[in-house]
Amino acid sequence: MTFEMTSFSLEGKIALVTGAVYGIGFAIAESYAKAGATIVFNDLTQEGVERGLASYAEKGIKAYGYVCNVADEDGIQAMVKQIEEEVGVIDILVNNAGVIKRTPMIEMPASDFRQVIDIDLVAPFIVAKAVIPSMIKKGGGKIINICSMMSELGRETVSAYAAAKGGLKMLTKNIASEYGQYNIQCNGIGPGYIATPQTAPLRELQEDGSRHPFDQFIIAKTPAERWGEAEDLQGPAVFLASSASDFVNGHVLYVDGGILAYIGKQPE
Ligand code: NAP
Ligand code: GCO
Repeated sequence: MTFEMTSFSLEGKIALVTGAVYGIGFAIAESYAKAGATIVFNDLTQEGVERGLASYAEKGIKAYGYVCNVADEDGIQAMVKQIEEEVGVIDILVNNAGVIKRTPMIEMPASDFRQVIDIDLVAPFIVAKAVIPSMIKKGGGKIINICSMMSELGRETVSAYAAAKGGLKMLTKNIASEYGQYNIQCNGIGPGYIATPQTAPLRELQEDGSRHPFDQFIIAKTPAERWGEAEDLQGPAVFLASSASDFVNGHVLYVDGGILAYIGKQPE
């Protein structure tokens, strides 16, 4: 297909972004709306959905919100059916909803490990499984899984999260392999360290007003010498949701300011 700038347009598309009341999901959904898509999102609670609808309305976006736990397969199947009846067939799925527990592995109850795996890995499987049949009938679709630096690297206290995000990278490749024949492209976005509520504990100022040691660590590990903003993910997310990426499949696009390429700032 000959490239035109309209190749980045999402006009006429319906995008489901899970867990998109705020943070990375909200930023991605906002960029999709700017590109012309109709926005659908979910949250665990009605209060969260209302908060999200208000936030989208403040941006001039008429979004559709649904209460659903992404780890609840029956609930997701029912929600997708309801979306198809009320809004239309989902063209773009962003598996964004996620949690993290930061606990040394030998102190982490298996139940906590399983909960992180359920939400960060099993849920993207559940939601993709729910939307793919209609994508096939419609002639194609886009699935974008929000991976992580921990899809490639480990660090202390995040064993469950790294296992989930590593698995999510391989689930991304497998969906691409199994459904590419139906014109479905499944790719990942691997954000670096992004300033959202999820990483707020890692950026808290110390009692003496100094930056959190982890904050300083990330600055030293990032060539861009800054934390990412959720808005840094918007362009890559639009690219992967648009026809401009129709021959990109099974790829994880790291949007990390260069962390994965960099050994870290050398001593002065
Ligand atoms: P966040 O600020 O913690 O937001 C996570 C969102 O997911 C919240 O809206 C939350 O809803 C929702 N959620 C959690 N569990 C859910 C469930 N079971 N069902 C439905 N919604 C659920 O996270 P974020 O920083 O925006 O991160 C979004 C995604 O990017 C996550 O997958 C995260 O792992 C990934 N990521 C983040 C970073 C980063 O540095 N921030 C980097 C790489 C990857 P509630 O508010 O109702 O709990
Ligand atoms: C952590 C952070 C990271 C980021 C992100 C990095 O505790 O190390 O929360 O996991 O959220 O996943 O890409």
